[in-house]
Amino acid sequence: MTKNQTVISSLDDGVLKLTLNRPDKLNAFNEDMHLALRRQIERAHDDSSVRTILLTGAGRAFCAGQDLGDRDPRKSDEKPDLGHTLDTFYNPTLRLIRDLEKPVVCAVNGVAAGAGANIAFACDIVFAARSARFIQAFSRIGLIPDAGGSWSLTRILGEPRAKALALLAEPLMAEQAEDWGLIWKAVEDDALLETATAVADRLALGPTIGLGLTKRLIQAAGTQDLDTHLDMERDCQRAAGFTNDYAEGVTAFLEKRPAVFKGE
Ligand code: T3D
Repeated sequence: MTKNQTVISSLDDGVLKLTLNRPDKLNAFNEDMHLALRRQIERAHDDSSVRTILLTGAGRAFCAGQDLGDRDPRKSDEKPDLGHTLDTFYNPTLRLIRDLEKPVVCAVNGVAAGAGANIAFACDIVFAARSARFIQAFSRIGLIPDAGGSWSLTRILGEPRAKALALLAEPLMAEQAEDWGLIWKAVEDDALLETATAVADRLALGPTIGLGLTKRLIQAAGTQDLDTHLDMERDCQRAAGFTNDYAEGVTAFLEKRPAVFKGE
């Protein structure tokens, strides 16, 4: 296990567990936590021994979004360029999560506000503790939903719900988020980590290349027409068919035994 100031990481049996670790600030993002998280996701891109990420938070929150202490207008006359901070910090992380061709499981252990909520929604399989709530806190401080929020909320929920969540900044409880299809499942608080870990462990034993191609296809489906998509499915299936894991999957089926996938 590697302990640094702001993100705790451990790699076990192919699962890279990342814990946002600024509990006294409800795991709000400062620059150090941004960079630490990004380094770990980049590592997952490069390191074939990482086959799944499990993202969670330390303490009673998942993540409260931007650390507003670092944006205190009383400390400077100059107004911050938030477009620059999105370009520098939030958007690269969002793209890394979406572009990573490995599953990212998220265990939302408590409140997820602002960019914290939208980073969770960018993950592939999201579990949330039943007591957790999601808040598009931006409008409370005069901002717009960032970290992909205005995109993902609208796509998943449609305009009426996306607008109400964003404009009113009211908390959305985990169970409602599940009912609305924003997350995979709300689970009992004390079962959250065990449940999410079991799923991450299972995915880490899966055919990693095929799972990554599946993620790529599903993400592309919302933005391209059927013809283009069928061509993409053909190309991805061709690539999947060339993997050792596919050969192993079919062999295991024919031999009536469980497949042993190596992510190759
Ligand atoms: O700036 C840019 O780069 C642009 C990008 C922006 C992305 C964003 O995410 S903008 C949105 C920023 N986040 C928020 O506006 C959320 C602020 N926090 C809250 O509204 C509430 O804390 C929560 C609803 C998340 C939780 O409420 P509650 O009552 O459970 O906890 P609390 O008492 O408010 O907070 C506990 C402590 O955490 C408290 O510190 P203290 O008093 O014990 O020393 C509080 O100040 C601190 N905390 C919570 N959120 C943040 C924070 N400190 C700094 N930044 C935070 N975002």
